[in-house]
Amino acid sequence: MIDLYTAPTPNGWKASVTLEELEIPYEVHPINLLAGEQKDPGYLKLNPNGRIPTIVDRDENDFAVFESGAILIYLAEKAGRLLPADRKGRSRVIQWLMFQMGSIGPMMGQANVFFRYFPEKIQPAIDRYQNECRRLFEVLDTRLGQSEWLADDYSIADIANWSWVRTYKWSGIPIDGLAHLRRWMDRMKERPACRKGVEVPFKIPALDGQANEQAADEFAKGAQTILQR
Ligand SMILES: N[C@@H](CCC(=O)N[C@@H](CS)C(=O)NCC(=O)O)C(=O)O
Repeated sequence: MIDLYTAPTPNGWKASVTLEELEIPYEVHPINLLAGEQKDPGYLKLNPNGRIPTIVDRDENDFAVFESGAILIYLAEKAGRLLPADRKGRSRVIQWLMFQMGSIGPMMGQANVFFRYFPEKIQPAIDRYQNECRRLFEVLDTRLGQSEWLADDYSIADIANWSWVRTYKWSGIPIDGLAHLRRWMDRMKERPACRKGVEVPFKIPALDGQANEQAADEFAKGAQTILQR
């Protein structure tokens, strides 16, 4: 049994989708980011960075893992799926996982900050992050034109990248002309584990690109309070 400390955001979904795919039993502990629960001293003992997600493996003496990329590797290795054991296959998955951890996540995160959350509209900063995200999406599109999945088979690399890319509307990044990316996103969306995992701990229409203007504004205001901490 795994304890999952999470909130409805892309980094949280990476863990819940992986748990769903691997059919590992887990208990969800929602962390209220607006209330600052991620900075509670008790939580910081599990996650020194004060962010979500975190897992605790009850079967391994309550072993705690923070950093979503490390969580995905831990879970895949525990189950023996979604990450090949051979050195090259494993490396291919980890390369695309690191691409998400080092590029897609941070750049989309900054695009959100400047496009949605900052009270001042600093157009050069908005352009910089949105253009960089579009460039990164083109890298994914090129890869997906050569291969059905990012590595050889469906893996934690697809889960990690998709959990972020699916929120492209919220970040204001166009995906027109990226036919391979769109095909891959459609395939991902069809997977029951992906559908279920992105509703943990609950559905969030703004990030899903389904919120009306007022709901989007409210969500952005909430995110602003987190930035001010
Ligand atoms: N590198 C970390 C990033 C985690 C992260 O930034 N989580 C965000 C939600 S997506 C968070 O907890 N934000 C709360 C805060 O900034 O206080 C990971 O991949 O786990």
